[in-house]
Amino acid sequence: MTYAALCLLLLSGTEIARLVVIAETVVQVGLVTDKQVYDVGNTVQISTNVMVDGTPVTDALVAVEVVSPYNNSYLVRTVKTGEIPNGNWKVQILDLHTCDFQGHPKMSFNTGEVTYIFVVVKNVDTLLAHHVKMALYVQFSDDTPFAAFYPFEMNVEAGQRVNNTVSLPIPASAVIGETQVFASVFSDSPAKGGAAYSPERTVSFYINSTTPTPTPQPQYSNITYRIPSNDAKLGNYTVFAASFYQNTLATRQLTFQVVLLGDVVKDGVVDMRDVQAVLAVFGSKAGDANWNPNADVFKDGKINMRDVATVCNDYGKTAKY
Ligand SMILES: [Ca+2]
Repeated sequence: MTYAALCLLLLSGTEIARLVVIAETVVQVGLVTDKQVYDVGNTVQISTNVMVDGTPVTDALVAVEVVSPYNNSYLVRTVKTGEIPNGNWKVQILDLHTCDFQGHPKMSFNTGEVTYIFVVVKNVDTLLAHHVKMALYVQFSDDTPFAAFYPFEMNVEAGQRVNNTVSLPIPASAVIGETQVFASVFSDSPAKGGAAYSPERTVSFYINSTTPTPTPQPQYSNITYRIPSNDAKLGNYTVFAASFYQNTLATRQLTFQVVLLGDVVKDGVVDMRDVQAVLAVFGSKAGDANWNPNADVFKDGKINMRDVATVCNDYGKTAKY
């Protein structure tokens, strides 16, 4: 008889219920962003952790996906909560590099060209097949998202190796400089509760030039990116996080909002019309006959230089409603 079973025999009914609750290990994923509302051009910081019975662990992987207001994948990454010593992963990314259409390694591309991303995924499990959904996320040198997508999803047999070449056309509007690729292997997309099999793999390629270079990503637990100053989709973004730890799947989600603060005249561009709209009601306060809440871009119930400054700070930015 096990020790636990012996204890159960000695306890009354209510105490048994209590014991069961205590014995269950609780694995939770923590997920926060540094703000709830972001202005276009702001940097977004997403922070995660994994806790077992309330204590953070440093050897977990967290799969993270940001879904845009269009309901598309916008960012897909795998973060570590600390340095993980053991590389005993069931599914691994063995290779990730950029190449030309013939498969020759190539790191520099011009706008209008097509980057080919070559990825090798292997199921190193000797017994079981695993369902693998591979994600690629590409971030420009100015830290704005370029593309996030799932090139393949399949059952990979024990020991099977899958080679994949993915084409990524570089638009004329691409940001020049060092561009980062992040590859992840999941059991499903994080938005559907899929967890990472192994740490992400990264590689850089260059659009037109080797500079500028992106801001280095935080080593552990955090993800940063910048909301583009032009044509960002405004609205609610949902962040999904999933971690499979100690045989338990833990998930979490949150929502943040992206706005174009200085767009008083709501036409998707911050220009002189917005400055004039603020100046037209300068000095007014909430409750006044001429009160225009849209002009109160610095939300404090009065229209003053702070509102003018906020509009000027966003001057020239554009976005999509
Ligand atoms: Ca406007």
